[in-house]
Amino acid sequence: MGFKTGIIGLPNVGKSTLFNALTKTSSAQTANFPFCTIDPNTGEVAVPDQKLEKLAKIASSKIIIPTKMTFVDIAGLVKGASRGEGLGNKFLANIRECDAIIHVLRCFKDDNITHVSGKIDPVNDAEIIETELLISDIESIEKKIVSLKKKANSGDGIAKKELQILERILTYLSDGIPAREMDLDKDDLIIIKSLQLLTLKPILYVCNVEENSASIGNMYSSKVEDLAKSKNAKCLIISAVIEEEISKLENSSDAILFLNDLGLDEPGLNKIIKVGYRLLKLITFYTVGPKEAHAWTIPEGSSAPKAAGKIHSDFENGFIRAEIISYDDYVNCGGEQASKESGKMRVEGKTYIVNDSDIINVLFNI
Ligand SMILES: Nc1nc2c(ncn2[C@@H]2O[C@H](COP(=O)(O)OP(=O)(O)OP(=O)(O)O)[C@@H](O)[C@H]2O)c(=O)[nH]1
Ligand SMILES: [Mg+2]
Repeated sequence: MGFKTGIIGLPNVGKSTLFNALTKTSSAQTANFPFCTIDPNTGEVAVPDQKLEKLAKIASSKIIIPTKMTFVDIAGLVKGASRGEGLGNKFLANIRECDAIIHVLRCFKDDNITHVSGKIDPVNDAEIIETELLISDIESIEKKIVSLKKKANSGDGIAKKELQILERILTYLSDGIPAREMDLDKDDLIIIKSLQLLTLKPILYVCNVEENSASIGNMYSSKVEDLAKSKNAKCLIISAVIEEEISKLENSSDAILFLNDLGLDEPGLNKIIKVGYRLLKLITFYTVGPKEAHAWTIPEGSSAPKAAGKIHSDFENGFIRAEIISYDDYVNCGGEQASKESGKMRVEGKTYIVNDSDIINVLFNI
């Protein structure tokens, strides 16, 4: 299972510039005209992980395999996209396939770079995009309601219950409330799962500011921060052009000097990846040995057999038990053997829920 984060926003706001920086490639074409991107660009990014580096050092692992996230650079959306304006609703389908959304907002002033609405107003821009996502969700629900009504009218009790839930969600959406801001319970979520609602996807606002505002932001980004706070969403400030320049530097000490000059302590990209990871409610577990130190991604709340299945499907089917060492114990004791001798290695069964940063050794039977 790959976890995908879609990069969305109005045309010409710096989405592809950010994508190239994230993926350390120039695979996405960037240019100063709207709708430069048509087909989505997809790239995998290693999740920066200092814990993995430390574990590899302790175990003298020959290779280090970080866990990865996929980013998708999607075509710019405009007002009316849900009705086919601009590049139309095909691009809403690209978003539907993603697990989370990074919404890039133009917060830089540059008269040479075209803005589709002619003025810099990131809060208004955010509203334009979110309205399109809402309209698309309303359409999905309305379609579903039509088919459910037929079933409900013929006496189908389950369809009646589903109909009630969908009609309630539709009222909220029509009032402009995104599904992620609704108080949905487990049953509601099960019923709407197949609709893959766009406004249910977790969202991160990224303010693309000019170079000298990269560390503290500017008056535009502070408005976006207020917006994010009101929606209980996350917000980050970056300068996509700086990030692109940093990603091209071969030498990491050059990159650190460059960052320090700008008053930054780490690339904004690392922050985006880390927040994206949290947004998706993912955790990492490790398998560590002299051959390799390997980070694996699983959803929060996964059981030990599910985690084992991530390594190999046979491990899930033939799961017997798992030997678990917490990250702190592994580091404090100085490795697997020492942890075992100090009684810090636990043996856990099928019902064990994996904790973030657990070091796992799966015992299985094929
Ligand atoms: N001055 C300035 N220009 C930027 C910044 N970020 C991106 N640009 C420029 O803005 C233009 C558009 O950038 P892209 O990354 O292609 O924008 P996009 O959002 O992918 O655009 P579409 O694919 O057309 O939707 C390019 O000329 C970039 O160099 C920035 O932070 N400052
Ligand atoms: Mg683009």
